[in-house]
Order: sequence, then C-alpha cells, then structure tokens
Amino acid sequence: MKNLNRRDFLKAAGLTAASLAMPGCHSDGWQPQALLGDGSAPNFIIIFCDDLGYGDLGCFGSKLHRTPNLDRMADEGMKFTSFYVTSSVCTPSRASLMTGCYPKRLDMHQDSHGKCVLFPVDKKGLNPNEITIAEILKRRGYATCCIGKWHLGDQPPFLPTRRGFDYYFGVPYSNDMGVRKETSNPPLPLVRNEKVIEAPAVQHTLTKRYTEEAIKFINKNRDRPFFLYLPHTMVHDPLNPGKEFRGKSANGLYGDAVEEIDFYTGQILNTLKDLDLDKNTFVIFTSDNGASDRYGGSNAPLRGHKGTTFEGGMREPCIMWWPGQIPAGKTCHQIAVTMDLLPTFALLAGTQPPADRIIDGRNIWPLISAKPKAKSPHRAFYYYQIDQLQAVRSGKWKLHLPLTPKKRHWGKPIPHAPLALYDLENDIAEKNNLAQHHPNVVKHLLALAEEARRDLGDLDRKGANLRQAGWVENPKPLLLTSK
Ligand SMILES: [Ca+2]
Repeated sequence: MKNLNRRDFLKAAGLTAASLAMPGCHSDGWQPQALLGDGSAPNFIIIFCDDLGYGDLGCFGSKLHRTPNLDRMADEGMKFTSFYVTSSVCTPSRASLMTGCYPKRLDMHQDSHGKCVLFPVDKKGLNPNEITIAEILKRRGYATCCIGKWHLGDQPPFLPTRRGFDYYFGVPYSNDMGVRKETSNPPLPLVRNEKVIEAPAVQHTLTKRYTEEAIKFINKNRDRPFFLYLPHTMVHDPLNPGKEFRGKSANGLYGDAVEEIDFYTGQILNTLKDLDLDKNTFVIFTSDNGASDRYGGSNAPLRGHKGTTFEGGMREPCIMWWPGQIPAGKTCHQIAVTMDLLPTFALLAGTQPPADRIIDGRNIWPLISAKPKAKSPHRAFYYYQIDQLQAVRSGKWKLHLPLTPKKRHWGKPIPHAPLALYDLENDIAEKNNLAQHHPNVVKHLLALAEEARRDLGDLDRKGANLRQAGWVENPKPLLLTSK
C-alpha cells in the first residue's frame, strides 16, 4: 500500500476539514495537515504487554529471555529508556494511554470502592465523554480494533466497541479476576465485540489467538488506514504460555510467556513487511506497568516493582518502529509518556487532540524522529499512587516527597517515607539520596509538586481541574449465554 493510495482513500472518504470537525477539537482556522506534510495517513499499532518489566527484553539487558524479534525491532527502530506510564497498575495506566490524561484527572485512579484497579461488575468505567485515541482516528477514516485486555470498565457503555473501536476481541479485565472463592466474579469471559463467546477463557491459547485476530485485521484493512490496539493478557499472573513455548525458556512460565510474545510480535512485523505496509505503519511495543516482584519478571536495573512509584513500577521498556520515518538503531533518553501517544497520533493523522479540555500528553514526534536537540516536552512528570502524589521528576532529577504515611496499592501503608532526591542520569537505581547537597533542586521540585496538587489534587485536597469517571447504577456480569 503506497501513500498515494492512502491519500486517495481519505479523499474518497470525503475527509475534508469541514467533515472532520468534531466537538472538542481545534477549529480556529485549523486545516487538517498530516504532521509529515505529505498527506499520508500512517497505520498505528500499539502492542501493550501486561506487567512486563524494564529488564525483561534482550534489548533492555535481559540475559534470561530470548527475544530476537523485539531485539531486531529495536535495531530497526528506536528504544526509549525514560518511557513512563502514569500508574504502576493496570486500569489507571490504560486510562492515560487511551485519553492522553493523568488518571487522577479522569477519576480513573481507583475503582468505586477506592481499590487501585477496576474489578468485574464495577459501576465505574472510563467516562463516555472522554475522547479516546480510537475515536479521534475513527473520525479520520481509520479502521479501528482492540484485541486483548481492556480494563476500563466491563459494563456496556464502557466497552471498546462504544469507545471508538469497530471491533473487539479479548478478556475485558485481568486474567486473575475469574471465579475465586472470596468473590462473586463470573467465569473469566472472552468477548467478541460485546458478546461472551467463551467462559472461562482458555488462557494458554490467548497470545496466539490475539495475534491471529490482529493479523486478520491487518490483512482485511491493508488498503486503508488502520489503528490496532493489542493489549496482551500476558505476562500478568496466572502465567499461561502456549504449549509450544511452555518449559522452553530459562526462566519458568514467566520466561516462556515473554518468549511467546516475542515470537508473535515477530509475526506481526513480518506480516507488515510481507504486505508492503512496514513503511506506512508506526508500531509501538511497551508495557502497562513494571513487573511484579512475585512471578519472575525483572525491572533491572531499576529500583522497585509493580505497585510502587519507584522507577521499576512506572518506567517501561519501549520500542518504536517505523522503517523510513523512525531512524534505525537509535536510543532516546528523554522523558516520554504513554499520554503522549494520543496527541502525537492525532497530528500524524492530520488532525488535532481535543481542545475543549486539558490533555496532559504532548506531541513527541520531534523525539521519535530524532530531530536534532529535541527535548522532552514535559517540564515535570508526576508519580501518583492511587490518590496520593508521591514523587515528581524534572529532567534528570526525581524527588520522592516526604510522606506520613506513604500509601501502597495493596497492603498496609508505610508509616513514614522521607524526602529523597535522586539523579536518574547517574543513579538509575535510586540509591544515593542527594537532597542535602542540592537544596535548590529540592525547592524547585517541591514547587512543581505543589502545581500538581493545585491542578490534580492530593489525598483530601481537591484539584482544580478534575473530571468525573463514567457510572452505571445496575452493573451486570459478562456471562456466556446459550444463544
Ligand atoms: Ca498491569
């Protein structure tokens, strides 16, 4: 598929400036002009792992896992070493990816009971008034699909099919949220569009079936622009690698599952090459939060793990790949965040992010395209744990705020956590507290933290610019029915 045909497609679809005008988007004299300036409409693919750690891929230093496909993807594309998610657990992290906003802004930092993620049959979900990446691209003429774990609400108004995706196939929340003694959860559902087709989902076949669905979607839409969001169920516990991969790695079921994802990512990239779509497709591979400390994953050399605001919880392995557009074999150390994908995709697709609300993400195409001297657009990055601001990063400096107590996602709070300043450029493992040596840096970061408190809030303090999550009164379980 060549650019010319894609331009023709957009023209044929009648996607002029007037027809693209959407509520909430810039309209003051703006004309749709793709960021690349050639009128092309690139495809977008986000491969989003669940709980994969910073040190779990060969190209990010793993000596345990064999990831030749992802290593090649990094050789042909760009690695990001300071790529962040906005939470160290699933739901809030995903809310940010889809909307370009901090989860606290969207009221997606906790469930209806104050727990850190949504559980089955919750009343809460991503507000239908929020604008997702998929909605922005769909209005631009893209075919859109979500394959895998959603986790932004399991009630009908919150499902991917209502949030800009033409098609959905997957398990709508975590794979450990099926039937359990202490809960009334329904059997883990596998859903096609809005219908449960299998329960409990046969988990060891999921990575393979997700990939088959993804490749089918790519083939079907090879002649028009598409957006594929592929949030894998693996490598979240319970680990369920496919039979062909079980027992093959040097790191138990966890390593097997990582190597399986590597293999199937290779299949997707090969499909793009075979269809001559590689030069037209922007692929991102990353994870929704750091590895847990319990199942064999590694965040090395970072400190901390899933569920913490140390780097190991919120800094992810990230590879961006787009032959011909993203320079091969480069590494970017600037701060970039999943929230940046929405505005960046919007601009690449010739449109704009919503203008009637605060969007925290920024265009990072200058970083991705390795523009000389390009700097992170983020003056500050904020680390929230549920509703508590715990740390702030600006440039190379990260300040952990003094907290009494320091909240945890699960387990008892830590009674007291002291103020600590780390130089992440020279101390990536957050070991040497330099607060006493750099009082002015501490002062600057404390002022940035105060900006976040005013804007987004902190515990009982209400932020000035918050929006509401979606809500349904009578939530029902997703069940397999006989029809
Ligand atoms: Ca996760």
